Amino acid sequence: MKLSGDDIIARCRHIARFSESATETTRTFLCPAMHDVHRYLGEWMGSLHMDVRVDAMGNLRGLHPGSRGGGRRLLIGSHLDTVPNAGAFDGILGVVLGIALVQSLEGERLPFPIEIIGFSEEEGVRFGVPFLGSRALIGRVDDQLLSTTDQNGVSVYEAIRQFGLNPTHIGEACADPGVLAYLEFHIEQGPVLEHLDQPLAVVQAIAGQSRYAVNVTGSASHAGTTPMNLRKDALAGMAEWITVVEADAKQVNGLVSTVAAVHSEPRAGNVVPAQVTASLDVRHAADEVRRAAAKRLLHSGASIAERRGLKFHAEVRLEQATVQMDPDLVGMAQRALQNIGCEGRLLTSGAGHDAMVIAEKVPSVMIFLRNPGGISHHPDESVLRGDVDLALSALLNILKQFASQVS
Ligand code: HGY
Ligand code: MN
Ligand code: MN
Repeated sequence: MKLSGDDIIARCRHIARFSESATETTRTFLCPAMHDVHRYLGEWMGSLHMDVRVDAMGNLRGLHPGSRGGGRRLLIGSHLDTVPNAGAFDGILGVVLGIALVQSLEGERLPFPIEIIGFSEEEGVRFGVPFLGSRALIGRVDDQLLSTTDQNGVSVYEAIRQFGLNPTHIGEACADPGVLAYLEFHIEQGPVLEHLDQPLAVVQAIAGQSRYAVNVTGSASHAGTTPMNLRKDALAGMAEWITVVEADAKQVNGLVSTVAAVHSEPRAGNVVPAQVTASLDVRHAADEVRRAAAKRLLHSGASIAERRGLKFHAEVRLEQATVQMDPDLVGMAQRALQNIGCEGRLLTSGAGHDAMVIAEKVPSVMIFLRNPGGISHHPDESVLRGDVDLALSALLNILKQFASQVS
């Protein structure tokens, strides 16, 4: 039977309890709590007679066969991981909606198989590199990525093994050639739909992003005896650079630049900081604007460091161009929204999504759900039950459009 918006929200909130933390929702790449998520969603998909597996990158995958045996499949999914102290809907809602869609078919088989995918890692929290799950689907995992280490020195390769999977089988995670399409339903993570008083919108493009791991090195010295003009204070240097990053972004329309995850050593109040690490995240819908901004910011970091007698080092963690969604699928999604009484508005996404990676090889489109207050990456993240109901109806309508195309 067709799940209601309330049922879907309840399932997302239930899954939010699967966490690395007893008090918050935090699920990073292949943390132990991901076994609970796989078990819960795997049992649900199993009850719908779907073939369920976890691939070598830790993506959870459920297949609802088509009426003709094999054939080009429709992929529906999103990510299972979260940022630290997350809400209950970012990522997981797109997976739960996909399974709810299969449940609403009540065993009916369409002229194409449907594969539901819960990507193992989209946020990039554990290794600083995002999209590990979806990259495996399009064959973009290389040895350099597998050897990237987390803060404890554990590599992606080792993390996969520790989770009980075999990283030598990563190649098998690749999606079959000739996938029909990839659909991702996701909360907007911003205030636009609420402002437009629209429950849903179609994503026509996803803004590109550049991510760096930044390192400022000075030298530790006694906080009480070292005169201000003789210090090599790495944290003061980082702080000056952070204000430059913010001021730079405020000058350019549509540019967002963020320094976060600042970590200073030694962690003692009476020692001048010697070593500071941080992340830099630069985004803009126009790639040339984003790249020019990133270049400016790295240059300003180096000159601030030079003036202060510090060292500034930045390593790229992601260079992701802006991605247009497939125009035919955008049209199909707009028709689906109009067929269920929505306006079918088009939005550009400032947030990154697995769809921007999958789109490299598979025609892809996203549908956003209204996000009350635009609150996301925060425990107060929410969705409205009526909007979730509509999202499921839109998904069913897209399925019908595909079924009439394929048959
Ligand atoms: O950071 C992002 O854009 C997304 O939430 N992973
Ligand atoms: Mn997110
Ligand atoms: Mn997300």
